[in-house]
Amino acid sequence: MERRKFIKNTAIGTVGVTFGTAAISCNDMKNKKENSAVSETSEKPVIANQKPSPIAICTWQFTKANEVAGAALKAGKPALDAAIEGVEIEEENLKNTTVGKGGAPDREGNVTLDACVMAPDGDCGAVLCVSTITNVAALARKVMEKTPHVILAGEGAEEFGYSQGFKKENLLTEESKKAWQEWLKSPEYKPIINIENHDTIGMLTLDKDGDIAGACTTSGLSYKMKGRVGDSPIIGSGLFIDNEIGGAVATGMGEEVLKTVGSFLIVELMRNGMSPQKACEEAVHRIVKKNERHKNFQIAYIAMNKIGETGAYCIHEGFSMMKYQDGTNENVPVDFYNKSKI
Ligand code: SD4
Repeated sequence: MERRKFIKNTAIGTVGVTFGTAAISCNDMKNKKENSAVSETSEKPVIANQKPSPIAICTWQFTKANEVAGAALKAGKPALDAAIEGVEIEEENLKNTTVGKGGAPDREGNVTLDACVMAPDGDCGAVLCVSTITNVAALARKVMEKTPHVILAGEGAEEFGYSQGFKKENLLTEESKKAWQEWLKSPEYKPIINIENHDTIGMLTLDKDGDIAGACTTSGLSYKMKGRVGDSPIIGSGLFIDNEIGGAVATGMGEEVLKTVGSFLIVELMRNGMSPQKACEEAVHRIVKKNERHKNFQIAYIAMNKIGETGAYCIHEGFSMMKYQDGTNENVPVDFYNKSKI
């Protein structure tokens, strides 16, 4: 099927609610002492003179993954270690059919995983179309740390992984195989919005030193075309961090996130003074304003800035995020664009 038609016939999970956030102006930030910022949109200006306590946020209701990341931060671990420890919970969760081992395969029965990580110093790594290794976020980190490259794909990524001690595995579980065989009986490529409770896990972490890192890992769209790669492993689309400003991560219909370089956009909007909440809203609006296609797919963003303010927004009702801070790990409802029932 030709690409545009393919995307038109496609939809993905959904959801939404707003939480209050305050904007941080980067100009203000520069003018203040380090770690001091003025919140412009809160009712009363808030002066943050101290580093926020560690925070972990992640897409969807991945309670345990976020809890593990939060506990790692609480124990004093650096932001990137915590993010990878957190997302690994879902990569290894065989019941999760959208991340890691047990993920839904492509149309030909191959499970292929995509992931990327970004560190506070601006370095990053990614792997695409990995079909034999479960912990692809950790593998992406190895690409970042041990190679002169940012991205490795397919067999090259796998061979590099084995050389780094990653185990070769069959990622297709019996359950995912059965579901795929069922799908093959009438193989229409038409995911339904909100049909899945679990999706790509994107995580942002802020550690005790105030440094921000992130990880994003997925098996991509169920029953995608062979070789298809979405936004999740693409730096700037699925994930972007600028440790002076904050970070953002995406979930949902990757093709649309790629077209608007969504996570980079959100960080740049925050750089220009928007709160994480407003920046996520603007990034969603950029997509929905263009055409009517958004009725058929879900996209959700979460974001966090340097003073620990968080935000999230999505197209359709049904998405939520997890937030850990000060020993509390809670599910936060997320506001959504499409208030009309479609
Ligand atoms: C992708 N963005 O491969 C991923 C899929 C996803 O929630 O996030 N699903 O396009």
